[in-house]
Amino acid sequence: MNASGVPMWEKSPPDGDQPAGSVETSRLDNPPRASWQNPFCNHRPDMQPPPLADFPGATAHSGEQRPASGTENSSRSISPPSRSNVASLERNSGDLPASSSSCQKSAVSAGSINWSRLIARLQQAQQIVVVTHVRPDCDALGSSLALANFLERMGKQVCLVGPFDMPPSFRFLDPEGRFRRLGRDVQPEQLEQADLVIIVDTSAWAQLGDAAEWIRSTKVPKIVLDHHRSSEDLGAEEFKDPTAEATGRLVYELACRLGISVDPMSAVQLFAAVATDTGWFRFGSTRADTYRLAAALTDAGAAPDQLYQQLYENDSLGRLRLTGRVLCRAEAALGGRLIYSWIERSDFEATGALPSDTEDLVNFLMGVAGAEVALMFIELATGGLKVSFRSKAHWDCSQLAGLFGGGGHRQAAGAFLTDPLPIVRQKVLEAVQAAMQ
Ligand SMILES: [Mn+2]
Repeated sequence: MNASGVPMWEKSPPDGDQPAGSVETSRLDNPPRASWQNPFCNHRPDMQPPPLADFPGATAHSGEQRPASGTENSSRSISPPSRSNVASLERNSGDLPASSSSCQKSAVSAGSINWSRLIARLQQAQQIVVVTHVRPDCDALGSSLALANFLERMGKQVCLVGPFDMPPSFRFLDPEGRFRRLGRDVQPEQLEQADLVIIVDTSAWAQLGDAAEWIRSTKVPKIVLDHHRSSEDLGAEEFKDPTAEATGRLVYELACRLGISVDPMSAVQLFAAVATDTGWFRFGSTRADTYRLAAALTDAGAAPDQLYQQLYENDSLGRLRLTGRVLCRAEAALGGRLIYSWIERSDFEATGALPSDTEDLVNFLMGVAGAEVALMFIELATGGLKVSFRSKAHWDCSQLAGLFGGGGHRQAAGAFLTDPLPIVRQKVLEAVQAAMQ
């Protein structure tokens, strides 16, 4: 129950943002209200959403189309479908709907997900737990939040569980404060009432933090929605597409296949997901489709300029000083093909930086000419070390991180180790240099 005694799933459906002509509009935007009265997942009572116009990164208009001149109505500007099999279309069958407001077929790419199976799993469920990974990034948060919104518009009750405290810099993505921490905001036994768990943007036990124990022991069926190459058996049915540049793409494509229009807030969340997982459209995972997806999300209400400012021009002085330390410490090996640096626990107090301020610092190291692999060793406040791997040549970071029980993508991966910094640094440097000889 929240402060007004209203269960979380009784909150108003999203404002109508559907254009006329969307067949499923009334059903999707007016989900049947649950008659069931037990609390499934409590809504945090002390957070009020700001008005939409105040959301950084969202354009103020409430419809799908940007009113700006020169921008065509998105429902009329759909390019011919790039897939050959979109001719026979059936709503909710996993195929793309014939027309779907903010869904742009040209932005959707053929992947490896069995969409009709995924949609069937979602349709069978009524109460759904959505959980994502520790040290959440914009893809984890944006994908989970947009997915929760779309599920609610299908008439589902959703509980968002995060094994983390929301980093302050990402709170704008979750203005309603929807993420619950298991054991504090919501109890495991409350979640046992769910009939589906969706694990978003990870396939690794270590990434599930303090939610792992419940996920290991629960009787609730589980599915994974993810794009990471490496994967562990989470006891879940996997819906994975390693060719997707972000889980955000998969959530967008799901909405398209469900005939759900993307509202402006979801567009912001998904744009943030895709833009950050591609290093703002720089990484090798970026392809022509990525820009089409970004365009579709921009049409749906995301404002890239505001989002960029919010994400990359919003640093604290502490982060700036921490960056300075990291850059000063940088060392080269293998004649400059390998660059590395590190963060010590004492750096946080000395600079005033927060643990979340270490995000992406490893990418600076890749700016050195001739660098093929970059490593960052980060002493965690909670004990242990995180090692971040980046590459821009043919080296596979997920394989390098895999040597130490970690994983991720070809160009970006990570691992957690428990030995002291000097030992981990030597061990990892030796192994990576041996692999790069
Ligand atoms: Mn991701």
